[in-house]
Parts: sequence; structure tokens; C-alpha cells
Amino acid sequence: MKKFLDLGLQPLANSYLLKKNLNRKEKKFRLSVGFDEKKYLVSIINTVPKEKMFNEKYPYKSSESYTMKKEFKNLSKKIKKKFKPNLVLEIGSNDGAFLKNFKKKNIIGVEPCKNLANITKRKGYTTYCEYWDGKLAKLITKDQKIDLIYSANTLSHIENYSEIFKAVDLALTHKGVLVLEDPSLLECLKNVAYDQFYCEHVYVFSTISLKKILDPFNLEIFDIENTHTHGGSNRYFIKKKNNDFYKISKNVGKNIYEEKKFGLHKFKTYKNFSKKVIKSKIELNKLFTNLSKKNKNIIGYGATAKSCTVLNYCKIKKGTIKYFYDTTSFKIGKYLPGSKIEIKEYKKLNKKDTDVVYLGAWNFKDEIFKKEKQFIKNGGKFITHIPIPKII
Ligand code: JHZ
Repeated sequence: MKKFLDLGLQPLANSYLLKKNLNRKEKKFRLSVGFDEKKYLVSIINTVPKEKMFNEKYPYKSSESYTMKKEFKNLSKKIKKKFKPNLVLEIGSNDGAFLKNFKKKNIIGVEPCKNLANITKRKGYTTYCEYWDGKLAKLITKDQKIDLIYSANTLSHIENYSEIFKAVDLALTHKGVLVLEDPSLLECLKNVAYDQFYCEHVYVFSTISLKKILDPFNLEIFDIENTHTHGGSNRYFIKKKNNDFYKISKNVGKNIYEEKKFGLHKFKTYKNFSKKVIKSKIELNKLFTNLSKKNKNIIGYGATAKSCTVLNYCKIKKGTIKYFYDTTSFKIGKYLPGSKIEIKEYKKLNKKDTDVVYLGAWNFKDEIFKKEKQFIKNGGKFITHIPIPKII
């Protein structure tokens, strides 16, 4: 693997700090990103054991976002219509934002974070609080195989993809389909969204990399949808190679063509990206310095895992951003890792006490702007680093 980006020493992205622990030394790891020229695969170089990240303290809940809930509702309708599955399984079912669109007898959740798995268990959904692997796949499918496996923003978090895809092949019926959704590497590079890299995102997939890594596991992509979620994602529809029931869509070739046109198969593309990242850091710091000189009240909106990368890489401290607003109950009252900026319970933005708002959740810009119409009308501004640092 050839390294192309160094985002410095970073704490674990979702390890929000309690007030009483603010003076404790945080564990940090070097966040650098590399490119495997054989597999066209982009991944972080130093990985963190999964148990340190995905455990009973996991703070992220999919149901907190209106956009994601709407997206899951629409997707489930589509899945039911197109594939008519009897039994669906979700890998990384989180707090059930996707599960809840199915009848309890038709869906199974797999979620290793106990706090989240308990939510869906309490609601009566069959949920295995485990990491997805061959052993679990065998156990779940001893009586009935799965017609459709769905996984959003999870498989890119799992280092050992061989185990994952072997287990998928084992669990699916002959005509079974895997629908896999993760941030798109092409969009990440186009948007200079370097904050898609943090401890949990072991990989940022492209079509060309996924095609290569699926190849040894009897699996192939037969369709792709490009979605707007999480800053631009790809939804891959994957089948067993010997299943001729689904034809390979033109979208697959189209995506491969676009990715190669951009140069996702060449190391020099990544070197260029890393130059853009350095420039982005300098420009973002300039914007913050200018605003601070003018004594502007700056707060953050959405204490995302992505924000952790930006704040720590750009060395933005609590004096610059006073606090972050977030709607996630688990994050409220805690502090962002590394930067130690406080997270407060969300209140509608008010121009009386806030001039500029840093968009930590830039991927939900439309949803946020709709919600904060009045603030914008009153002259309130936002600052973002996507695709280039600017005030909007
Ligand atoms: P959001 C997490 O990343 C972690 P993050 C994980 N690794 C991953 O891959 C993605 O999710 C899918 C808040 N918010 O979705 C809620 C508001 O406060 O960009 C969330 O804390 N008000 C699994 O953390 C955060 O912003 C709002 O109006 O980068 C959004 O986090 C909205 C819309 C969000 O994921």
C-alpha cells in the first residue's frame, strides 16, 4: 500500500469525552491513508481494533436524521417491490431506522453495539448483538437462507472484508442479493472531503476497488445507484456470479468509466488530492482567524465523526468554535475528542447570539438550511470546508 495522505495524530472519532475526563490524556493514533495499486483500494493504514470503536457506548444513531429515515423508507419500498424478499437481514442495523420499515417476521438485525441492539430488541425485532462473520451467518441461516442482505455505512468499517463476503455468500439464497451502501470515493475526492477518513472508515470504496475485492468470493456487482446521502454514496446491488437471474446493468460500466476518467486507478490522483487537502486546511484556518479577529460568535452544527478529523487535523480549538449543537442525546453534555469543544443540546439558531455556524454535518446541508431558514433570513452565515473552505 502506498501512503498518500497524513492527517496527523487523531483520537478515536466517536469517543466523546465526559467533563470529568477532560484532563485525562487521550489515546491517539496516526491517521494516514494509502492506495493499494493492485486492488485500487483506498484504506487507512493504522487500523484500530473493532471492539474499541463498536461497543455498548456507540453514540451514532441513524434515526436522529430526517434525511436518513426518509431515505430508508423509500429504499425499503423499492426493495420490496423489486426483489420481493421473504427474509431480509441488515448488517449494522444501528437503532432500527431501516428495520422498522419491515414486518418483524421478515427482517433480522445484526448490530454489535449493545446500546443500539437493545433498542431494536426492545421493539421486538430479532437482533443479534454480534459482529457479522461466517459463524454467525451459519447460525442465523441454519433453517432458512436470506433473500436480501442490506448494509449501509457498515462494510467500509470492517477491516477483514474476506470474512464478510464469505459469510454473505454463505447466507444468501441462490437468487439472493446484497445491497451495500457506502460513501463514494469519487465524490470524496471531488469534494475534497478528507473528513471521510477517520478510524471507523477503514475503506472508502469505489466501484473499481469493490469489483476487484468481490471477485474471489463468487460475488459481482450487477447495478449501482449514486445517492446523495453522506456526501455522495454508492448503492451497490451484488449477486452471486452463477445467478443469471439479474443482468448486469449499464450503470456498472458507466460508474467504472467515470472513476477511471477521474483517475481513481492511478496513484498520482491521490497525490494531487493530498495537495488539495493541505490547501483546504490553510484556507479554513484563514477563514476562522479572520472571523475571530472580527469577534464573530462561531458555533458548530452537528458534532460528527467527520468533524473530529477536521478539528484535529486543522488544529481548531474551543476558543475558535464556542460549542457544537447536536440532537443526539448520547453526545449532549460531552466534549468532542481532541479539540474538547463542548456539545450542547440543539436549539434553533438565533442571530442574536450566533454569527457564523461551522457545518460539521455538511452532508445534511439541505436539511439544516431548511430548518434554519429564519437564521439565514436574519443574516446568519455558515462556514464549510466542502468542496473548498468558504462562508455561505
Ligand atoms: P453524520 C457516523 O458518522 C459514523 P458522522 C459512522 N461511522 C458513519 O459512517 C456515518 O455516521 C454514517 C447531528 N445532526 O450522519 C446528528 C444535528 O444535530 O453526518 C449527528 O450527530 N442536527 C457510522 O458522525 C450528526 O449531526 C441535524 O439537523 O460523520 C450527523 O452525523 C442533523 C441533520 C444532524 O455522521
